[in-house]
Amino acid sequence: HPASAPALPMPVALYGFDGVEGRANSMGADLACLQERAPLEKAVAAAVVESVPEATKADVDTAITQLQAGFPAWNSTPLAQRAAVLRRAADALESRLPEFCGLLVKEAHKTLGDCVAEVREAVDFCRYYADQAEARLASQALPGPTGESNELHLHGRGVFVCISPWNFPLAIFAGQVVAALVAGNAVAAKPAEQTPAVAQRMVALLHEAGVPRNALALLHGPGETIGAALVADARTAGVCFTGSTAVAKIINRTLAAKDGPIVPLIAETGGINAMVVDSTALPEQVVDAVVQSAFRSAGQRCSALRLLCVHESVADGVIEMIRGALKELNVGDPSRLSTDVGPLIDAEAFDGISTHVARLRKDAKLIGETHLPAGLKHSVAPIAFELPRIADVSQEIFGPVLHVVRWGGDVDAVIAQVNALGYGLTLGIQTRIDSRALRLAHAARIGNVYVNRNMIGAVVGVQPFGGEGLSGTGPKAGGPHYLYRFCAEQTLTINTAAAGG
Ligand code: TXE
Repeated sequence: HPASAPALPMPVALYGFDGVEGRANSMGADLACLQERAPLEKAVAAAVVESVPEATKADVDTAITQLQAGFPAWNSTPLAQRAAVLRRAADALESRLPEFCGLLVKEAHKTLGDCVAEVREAVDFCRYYADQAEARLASQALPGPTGESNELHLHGRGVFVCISPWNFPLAIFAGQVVAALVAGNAVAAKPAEQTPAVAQRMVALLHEAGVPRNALALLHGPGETIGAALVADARTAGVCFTGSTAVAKIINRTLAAKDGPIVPLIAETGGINAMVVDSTALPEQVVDAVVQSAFRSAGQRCSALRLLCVHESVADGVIEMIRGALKELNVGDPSRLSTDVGPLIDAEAFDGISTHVARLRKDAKLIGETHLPAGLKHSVAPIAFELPRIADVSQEIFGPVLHVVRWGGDVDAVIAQVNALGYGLTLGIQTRIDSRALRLAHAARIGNVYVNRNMIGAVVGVQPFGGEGLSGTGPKAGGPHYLYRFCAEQTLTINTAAAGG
């Protein structure tokens, strides 16, 4: 394989911006967003969340039959043509950015700044995987003895099932699907029940861009029935899953138990993500990184900071500044550019986070919280608590709740305790000692490490994303090794000295 990926245009990472009240909001400024404000606001007002047809188990069976029939032709389509389809999809999506943002705000209740970033991430995925496919998946000659030719061919595996979550209903959904497609697979996609309309429109866009109907099918419905039926089908050749650790384990068990071939699972799951702050860290930098990492997207990012481990010598100062920063955040209507923190996805998420916060109000020390305006549906205030021990934070809380623990003594022991949580998705390190940052990063069994900055960053081709342990299998999405996992490899050895060779 080539040693390095081809040069790519730098994707633009975007954050929310307040262009309305004239102040950069706490999540960072974004001029592109400001320029696009008028069409964005119009698109949000006009967006309609269409209802979608729910699939039955019979639909799953029919879809897989059709995909199996469509697979050989798509798999034989030249790589350059499959890549061209992805590039056409990227162009179409880019030109429809306001429309998709409007839909994302209405269906997933994400802030407008987050929506702009998400559409661009989906565009980046399409272009990046198109480039990567051409650079990495082409057949290659291998060296061998005289009288023999050896070639390595990569092709699709067959019907690949892609199952995605609601928190990045466009970018994760599209990223999975186009990666599986460009590798030559036929794809059965099952989006999250909470966000079907975004997926529906993206699939229509992909079909318009040239993906054959019998190479991509969309199946809506509950994970426990429709998702499970797709996974359990003996004809499924691979599964790409992003979601909770618990569901990844269910899928893993189903795949292990079912008849038929041994099927690969690519799983990207949750995390209990920590930031370790030592005594040399700069408090202002720490607090800025904490606010972005813990509260952006209402904490509904798998990369979000959950556990701040701060050295006792700087803890009081940092905690005081977090209390102040919490007061500055705007919780509100996600369609307004001035909003830092929008609502949670639904009533179930609201109940879960509210219960956790109520328990912490009794059992832990409140650091501070953001003002919560009255009358907002499914919104919870960003909030921070202090707890005695790292081990007290034992489950992923998918909302704007920060747990702070003080530590003294050996910083390596802190990383050992973080490793012992078993997750391995993101880690922040704040220190002014470079050698320490590198040592801790090396000791951490964690997929994405961010030093002296926030932990938001899954930039396609720049910060490939994915964890280990309870956080997933890898390979990293948006990274140079991702596409290989969607492929079957075949070597072709021909005795060129033999008759007919
Ligand atoms: O997950 P769920 P959610 C993680 C994040 C959090 C979770 C939130 O950390 O844990 O995703 O997403 C389907 N058989 N990440 O609540 O419930 C279900 O219908 C087959 C990690 O949506 O696991 C949905 O389509 N499928 C991350 C999907 O699984 C089943 C980035 C996910 O649902 C099923 C983003 C079953 N039995 C979020 N049960 C990363 N690491 O990159 C449910 N589903």
